[in-house]
Amino acid sequence: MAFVLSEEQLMIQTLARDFAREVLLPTAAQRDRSREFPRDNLRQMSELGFMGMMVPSEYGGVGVDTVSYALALSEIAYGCASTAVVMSVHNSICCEALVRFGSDGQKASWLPRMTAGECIGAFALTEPSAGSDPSAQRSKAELRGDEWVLNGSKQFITTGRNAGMIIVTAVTDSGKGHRGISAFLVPQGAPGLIIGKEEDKLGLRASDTVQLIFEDCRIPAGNLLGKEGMGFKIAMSCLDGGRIGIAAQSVGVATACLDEALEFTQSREQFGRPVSDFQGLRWKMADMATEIEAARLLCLNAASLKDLGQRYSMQASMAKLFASEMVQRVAGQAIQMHGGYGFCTEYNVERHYRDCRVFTLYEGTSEIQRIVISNNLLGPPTVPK
Ligand code: COS
Repeated sequence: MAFVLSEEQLMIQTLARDFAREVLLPTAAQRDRSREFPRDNLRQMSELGFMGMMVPSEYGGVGVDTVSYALALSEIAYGCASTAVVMSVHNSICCEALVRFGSDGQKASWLPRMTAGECIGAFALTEPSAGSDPSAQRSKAELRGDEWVLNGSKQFITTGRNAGMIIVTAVTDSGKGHRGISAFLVPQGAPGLIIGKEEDKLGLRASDTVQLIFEDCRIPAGNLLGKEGMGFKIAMSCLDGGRIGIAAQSVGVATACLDEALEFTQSREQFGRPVSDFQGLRWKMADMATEIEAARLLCLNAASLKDLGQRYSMQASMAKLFASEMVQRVAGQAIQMHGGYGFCTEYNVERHYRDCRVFTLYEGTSEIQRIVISNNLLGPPTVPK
């Protein structure tokens, strides 16, 4: 499938590429070491329109399509994967959930601040005992007077500490299974919201991942997102878009690995010639480039189906599954081609190898993507009576 990009899509890709390579890349290793949240970069990205990419202009967004967004996100991930995951959750899940399910008042109140980068979004679905099976979550929300009161805890929340607003799911009717889960807009600083342990992670170290604890956390009644009982569907449908985002991040990091490998192997000489002369490495390079191209097309295909308003859950899962597994292979090969240098922190491939490891885990593991894909092919498995 030939993928012809419009002038506008190419322009957005170039804008993101220039920013990622000139601003993000030179400081990414330092951020990885210091674990400093990329607040300043995110502010600059909002000025370029990257923090409200698919949000209509009336709310301060740039209202571009998902293809443009995926292209931009890949470029940002090329420069700094920690920054990219913040951009991804903010755009694909939080802004998207508000645009699709928010009331006019909620959109007017939150989106302009989110697109301006003043309020970064986080998404809290996972719990300590409910990861792949979010319908088993235990956090509860109860309407008391004109407030919702939330109790429970959430786990592995990207940007949980630095977000201005967190979309939180919680059980509002325990007798209804997934149809008893609702979604809420929880402002940072809401009374009873406690930022718990921050994870010390293998990669994406400049993006905070925290536990959130809700102890009689009170938010206004008007902060229910969508209708009561819609929380699971809101989460699942926004995760479809989120999975396109993870595919895009995978393509970006894999492309960075390939570029590093191309550069290193052409300058590294052994046996009297650049190691890029050896067919063993040349063919590996060819395979890496081919896999990246395949992942890129799967990602753009899912994005364009979404843009066309067609069903795209299966294609988003395919893109996420293939791209996130592809980048593991590509990053591993890039290290191999660097020899011992690839194992050292002076070389970017060492960071890429760590950063990409979570891609097969978050926003649905590879195993979950296979469930989504096979359920689309076969329907759900039969349950013995
Ligand atoms: N879009 C909209 N609605 C969806 C949907 C989607 N992509 N996928 C499922 N739903 C709806 C279904 O239509 C169904 O609704 P009704 O009962 O009203 O018809 C409901 O959600 C439940 O669907 P299903 O029975 O398929 O849900 P399961 O509990 O079996 O879960 C999986 C399906 C495993 C695919 C889902 O739980 C999942 O994606 N898990 C991984 C979660 C995840 O990615 N976690 C990471 C968190 S972010 S780091």
